[in-house]
Amino acid sequence: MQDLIEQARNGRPRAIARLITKVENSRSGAAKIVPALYKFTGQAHIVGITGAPGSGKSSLVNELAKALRRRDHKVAIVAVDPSSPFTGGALLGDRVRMRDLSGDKGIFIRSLASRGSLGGLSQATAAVIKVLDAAKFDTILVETVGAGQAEVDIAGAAHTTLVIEAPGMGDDVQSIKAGILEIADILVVNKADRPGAARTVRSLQTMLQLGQTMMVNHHGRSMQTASIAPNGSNDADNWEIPVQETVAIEGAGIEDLLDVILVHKDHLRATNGWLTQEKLRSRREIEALLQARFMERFQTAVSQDDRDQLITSVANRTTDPYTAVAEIFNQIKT
Ligand SMILES: Nc1nc2c(ncn2[C@@H]2O[C@H](COP(=O)(O)OP(=O)(O)OP(=O)(O)O)[C@@H](O)[C@H]2O)c(=O)[nH]1
Ligand SMILES: [Mg+2]
Repeated sequence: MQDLIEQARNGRPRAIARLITKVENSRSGAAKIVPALYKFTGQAHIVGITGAPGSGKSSLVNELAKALRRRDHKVAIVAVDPSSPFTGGALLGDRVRMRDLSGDKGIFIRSLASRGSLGGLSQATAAVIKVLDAAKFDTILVETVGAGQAEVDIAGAAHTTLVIEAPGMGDDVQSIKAGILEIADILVVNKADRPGAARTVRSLQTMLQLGQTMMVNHHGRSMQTASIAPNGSNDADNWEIPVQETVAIEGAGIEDLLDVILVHKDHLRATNGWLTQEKLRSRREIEALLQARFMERFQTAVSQDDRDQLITSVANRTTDPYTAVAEIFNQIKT
C-alpha cells in the first residue's frame, strides 16, 4: 500500500484510481488508506459546485478545468451523483469532458454514485478528495446536484462553494432556494445567453442585500446585523458574495469566474478562513465517523431480533425511546 501511495504521489493515474476504489468501496478500506496519506493532504483547493439539475454544472466544471489547465494547475474532478447509481448528469458530464480533456495527465476525472447507505456517499467523497489531495492536485472540483442534503454536504467539504443558477428556474427572491446564503461563497448565473438572465442576477443581488439586513448564518457561524461590515459584507471574514454571469457552452465568463474563485482562495489564506473551514470540516468528519462506528457497534452488539423487539416495545408503549436507548447503552458497554 505504501508503494501505491508513493506512485499516486508521483501522479500515476492507475495508482490514484486504485486508491480511490479502495477508499470508495468500504469504510475499512478508507480506515487503512486515509491514515497513511492524511499527512500529505491539506494542500489542494477544494471547490464545490452545486445547483439545480440542468443548470449547467457539468458544462461549467468542464470549462473551469480547461481554464485551470491553461494556468498550469493540476485539476481533479469529482462528480457526485446522489440520485442514481447508473444514469444521470454525472455520466453525461463525463462524456462531455472525455472529449475535451482526455489524454491530459494534469487532469483526473471520477464519478461517484450513491451507495444507498445514509451518509455513505459524503463519507466516500471526503475520502476520495483526500486521495486526490495527497496525489498533488492543485484544485479539486466537486460537482453535486443540489438535491436535499447533498449541497450542504459539499459546502462542508469545500473551501469555496459555487451555487449555480440559471434563468427561468425561479427568479423571485422568495422562490430562490432557502439556504443559498448559508453555503454560497460565489453565486453563478449560468446560461446568461438565455432571456431573463439579467433579472436572475438582480433577484440574487436583492436577496444578498436582504440577507445583510437579516440575521445570516454563513458556514455555520451565526452573526447579527451589528457585526456586518460597513462595506456590505455578509460574513464575519469580510467576504462579499459576488454574482458572476457565465455561458458555459460558449466558454464565456469563465476566466472571470476563475479569477474570483482564486481571489476567494487567497482571501481564505489571508484571513483565518482557511483554518476555520478545515476545523469545521474536521469536526463534521469526526462526528460522522463516530456516528457510523457507533451504529456498527450497535448492530453487532444487539441482534436484529432484539432491535426489532425494542422498536416494537417503543411503538406499543411498553417502553419509551429514552429507556430503550439506556438499555442499548448497557448492552454495548458489556
Ligand atoms: N443555452 C445554454 N445552455 C447551456 C449552458 N450551459 C449548459 N447548457 C446546457 O444545459 C444542459 C445541462 O447542462 P449540464 O452541464 O449537463 O447541467 P448539470 O447542471 O450538470 O446537469 P445535471 O448534472 O443533470 O444536474 C445541457 O444541454 C447543456 O448543453 C449555457 O451557458 N447556455
Ligand atoms: Mg452534471
